[in-house]
Amino acid sequence: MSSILVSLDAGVLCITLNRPDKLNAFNPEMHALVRKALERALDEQEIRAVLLTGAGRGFCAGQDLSEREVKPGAAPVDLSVSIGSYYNPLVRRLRGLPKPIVCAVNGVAAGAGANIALACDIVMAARSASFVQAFSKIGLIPDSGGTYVLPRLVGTARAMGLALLAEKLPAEEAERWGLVWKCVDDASLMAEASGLARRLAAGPTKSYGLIKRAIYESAGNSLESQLDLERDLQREAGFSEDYREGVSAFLQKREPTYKGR
Ligand code: T3D
Repeated sequence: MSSILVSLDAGVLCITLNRPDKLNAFNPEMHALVRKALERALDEQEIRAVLLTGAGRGFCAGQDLSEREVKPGAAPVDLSVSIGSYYNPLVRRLRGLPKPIVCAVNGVAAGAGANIALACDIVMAARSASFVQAFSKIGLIPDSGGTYVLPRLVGTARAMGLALLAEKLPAEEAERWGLVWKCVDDASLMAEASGLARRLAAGPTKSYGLIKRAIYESAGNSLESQLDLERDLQREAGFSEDYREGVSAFLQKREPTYKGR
């Protein structure tokens, strides 16, 4: 059984984490396959959006802990190797992909699994799903960008509570806190998330990629430099075929047909 499932339909590359007996925890094979799928999403022009989800009752439980020989008394493990080789490149790939990524959180998202979900562009969660910064329960700190996105999304007080207490945050609360875009009924999660991904796949892909850059880069920018960045990115957007199509469609009072160029 492959540890991920990949399918392409209507411009959407759907990646399903597929180790359900381990709540889709990551091992090196899964990392390698996700990496390959995201490289494909970058390279193939036909792919205009990505949908990430999990098989079974969980979304992803982070690192597969059964791969770690870290009993008391055993030799210490240098986790910077795993973070530097796997988790950081994954988060950079998700954030840097110039195409929108919808994450359908179908169940518990724990440890790096929670922060990988939060690294996606639009996070939709099933009502029964939850988010757990499980790290401190095993003596670690939030990784995969958790210490960066959490305070920015929910403020320092809530980020600190989530990280120190490692309690499950139910999806409805995550929506109220502004951690995720939307919480929906379990039965409609996949229909809603894939509908959204298909809608994005039919949109002006170039502009979506530039929007990702502008929003994500804003966190480290002053207003002055963000205004400059907007000017430069708008210049690029204005050169796109989809911009010309968008304006023509508006003036002709018809729906635009975007080609993603
Ligand atoms: O090491 C490095 O490379 C550094 C990077 C670290 C990144 C990280 O992600 S560190 C954090 C790792 N993840 C966790 O600490 C979460 C561990 N899991 C849990 O706390 C709980 O399983 C959940 C809160 C996610 C869900 O709880 P629950 O009660 O719904 O399910 P469960 O019964 O605990 O788990 C179901 C099965 O999945 C179970 O297996 P079994 O007993 O049925 O054979 C459980 O062992 C397995 N499982 C869950 N999480 C993991 C896992 N197996 C391996 N690794 C896991 N992370």
